[in-house]
Amino acid sequence: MKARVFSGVQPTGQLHIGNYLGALKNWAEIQANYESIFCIVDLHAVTTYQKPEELRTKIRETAALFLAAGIDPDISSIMVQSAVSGHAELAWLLTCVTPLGWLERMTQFKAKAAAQETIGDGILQYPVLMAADILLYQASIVPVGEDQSQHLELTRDLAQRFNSMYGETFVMPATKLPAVGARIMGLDDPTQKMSKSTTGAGHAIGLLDEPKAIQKKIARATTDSNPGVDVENMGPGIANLFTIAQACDTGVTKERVAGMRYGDFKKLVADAVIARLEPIQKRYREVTAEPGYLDTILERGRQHVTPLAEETVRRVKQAMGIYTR
Ligand code: ATP
Ligand code: LTN
Repeated sequence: MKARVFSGVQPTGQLHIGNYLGALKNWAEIQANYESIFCIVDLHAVTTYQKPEELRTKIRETAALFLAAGIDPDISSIMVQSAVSGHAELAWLLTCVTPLGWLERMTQFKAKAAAQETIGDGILQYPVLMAADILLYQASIVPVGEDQSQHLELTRDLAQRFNSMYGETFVMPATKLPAVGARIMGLDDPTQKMSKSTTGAGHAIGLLDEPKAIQKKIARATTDSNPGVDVENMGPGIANLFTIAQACDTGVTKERVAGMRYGDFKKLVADAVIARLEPIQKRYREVTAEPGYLDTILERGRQHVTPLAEETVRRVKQAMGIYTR
């Protein structure tokens, strides 16, 4: 039997090249070797307020981008989290074995709590729901960007804790980061992670951005004021652009960019990004033009994974002594 892979993206904001290079690209590359489940995590999205109409649209847009990025629905399942009730159900059961201190220590929680006056309980519970997503399918590999590493550690800690309290139940999931592009930084501020929830025209490159917009954003990206690329000592802005170009096109090497003037270097980076995104944008237009196609794919995904989820929930309930029919 093939090992199982699980990963997810929140249907919020504009998916950007950080999401692609950190996660989706890796998913497409490894899917043939595993039994893969790729999930649109709408229950995570509502931990912060989402306009209902927008959320409905974003769920479909995210599914279309999974397909556009090369997820093959004939070998992988694409599904929406809320369509399988086991996610929420297992999250509650795991909540009951989670020490509060573990959640309060999460850097994402601390950052979000610091940024808001009142903080929803969903933000605190976020990593438990994420652990439930993964453990529900007994996934052994979770391909994500580097920002999710701490949540994955918590997932393993929770699995271990549950297993020692109630007996061997969960498979221990490993984090799989991409070799290049695990943490793409903002173009406007290369000390901050590129993020969907950060606004500002020059921050992120959207997967559906037009070539002209991509050129403009990269041309304006923050760098130091050196005259050319010093490959042995790149500042954070140049290093980020180099990583982006390298992750888009393996032909971009240090030797090739050494000494390049920043204007020429930025053009090379923009060309690499535009060439990488072109087939994705074309495929996006195709999959969204076909009426009913996305619904068929999401329904197929739901049907495929539901029995797997039900089996885990049944085993967990049984282990805990909860009523099962
Ligand atoms: P938000 O700002 O709403 O948290 P996000 O941009 O972090 O959004 P998510 O939906 O949280 O996006 O992440 C989806 C996937 O993309 C995850 O695997 C995450 O690790 C990865 N990812 C997100 N941002 C980056 C980035 N800047 N570099 C590499 N990978 C990233
Ligand atoms: N928290 C993740 C999204 C996510 C996820 C998951 C990723 C929710 N459930 C399970 C991997 C496995 C994020 O990227 N912000």
